[in-house]
Amino acid sequence: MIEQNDILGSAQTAAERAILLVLPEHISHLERLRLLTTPNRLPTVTVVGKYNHGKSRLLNELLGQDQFSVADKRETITLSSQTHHAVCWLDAPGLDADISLDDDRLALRAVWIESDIRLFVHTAKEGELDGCEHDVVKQLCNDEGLTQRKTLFVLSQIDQLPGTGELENILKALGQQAPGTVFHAVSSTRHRQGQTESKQLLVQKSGIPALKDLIADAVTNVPQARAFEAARLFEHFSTELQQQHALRQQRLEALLQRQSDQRHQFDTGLHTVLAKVQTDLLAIINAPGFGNSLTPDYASDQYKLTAAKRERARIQVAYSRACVEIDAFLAGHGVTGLSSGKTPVSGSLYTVMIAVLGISVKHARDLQRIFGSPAGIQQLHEAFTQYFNASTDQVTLAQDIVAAKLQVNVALDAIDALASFTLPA
Ligand SMILES: Nc1nc2c(ncn2[C@@H]2O[C@H](COP(=O)(O)OP(=O)(O)OP(=O)(O)O)[C@@H](O)[C@H]2O)c(=O)[nH]1
Ligand SMILES: [Mg+2]
Repeated sequence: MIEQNDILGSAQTAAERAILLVLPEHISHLERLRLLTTPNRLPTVTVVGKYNHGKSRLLNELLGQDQFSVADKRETITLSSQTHHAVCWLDAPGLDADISLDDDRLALRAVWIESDIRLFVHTAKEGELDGCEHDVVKQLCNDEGLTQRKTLFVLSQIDQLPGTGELENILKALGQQAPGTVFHAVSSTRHRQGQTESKQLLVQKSGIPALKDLIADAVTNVPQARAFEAARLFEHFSTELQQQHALRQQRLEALLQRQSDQRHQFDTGLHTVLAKVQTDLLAIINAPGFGNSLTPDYASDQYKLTAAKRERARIQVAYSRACVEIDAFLAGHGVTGLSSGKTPVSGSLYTVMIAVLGISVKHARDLQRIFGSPAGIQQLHEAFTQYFNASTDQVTLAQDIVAAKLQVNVALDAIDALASFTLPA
């Protein structure tokens, strides 16, 4: 599996890196765009086809020089290039996925990233295309329709056929197998022999001069095809990045909305619960016997149920009920414990209720101070809100929002980075 770091490592500029951070799976397209926007880059012609089909030898004949290694076995295993007449000629390994994945990777790189013109080479000896070749031909035709990158289809080694009738049969079969393609029949052997022996007719009959003319036409058209392909790729990246930005922005807005909704629900809910608790407690505070609770106990009252004791019990029960109501509300909003960093004396004391209201039994004066005035209720509201904001759910949500904002900014940076590419005219 390709790691994110490997992908980013292949970026050559900060702009490419910024784009790959958003669209790592588009690395090949980005490399192609880089080449298309590199000024003064020579038109590049490459070969594609199965091994031993005569690709390297064909390139040698086209160049008129034995630059590429030819052999009767799997020979080309790396990419090698030669500049000749202001064209870069790129020899590539054969496409045979079952033999070496690395060779295929190089072959695919030559075809899909490096080249402007592809020579698809199929040897006449094999007759029709096999399944793998057929797929490649379809992909190449499809690509030309989309990008204007030219592919020329070459039927090689025709001197190996017994006669012209056989050649016609194969060409017809190929035309049926891959509709829309025109295969150009060539023989590198005849071309070389014709040249060596100064036999012009043999040279002509080799099909190589006609193929050279087709390549020369395609080379002339490379600037226009490149401009078309670059504009298309640019548009592709632009659309993808805008989509990514929109998606990320939506995600951020959804998170912000969730945060705002949760804050609002907590705020209004807390307001309601505190108002109710206040009403309940004020009824106790304002009851006629309330003052009794302030009367101290005497030693002689130890086993007596005095009016003061009865009143204090009543206050305590009412206060406990209020605490239960507030606590239930807090639990419903994820405020279940103190945030980390505060060392509890004991687990049971590690609660928001105790942190805000304290552990002491409440006396009448305490209740009056805490619940008896708007300022006291406001203080409670603020204290509980602080613990709500510090609750695990809210902290996680806030972190998600920070991460989502970052993702939006990364997409915006990528959009800016794309604008730094200068498209060919
Ligand atoms: N008779 C004949 N043999 C040819 C012709 N072209 C290539 N060959 C032979 O076919 C064999 C393979 O040729 P290469 O050019 O090395 O084939 P390739 O497609 O580059 O092979 P890989 O590099 O392994 O992918 C060699 O022995 C060539 O001499 C041709 O037109 N006629
Ligand atoms: Mg080769």
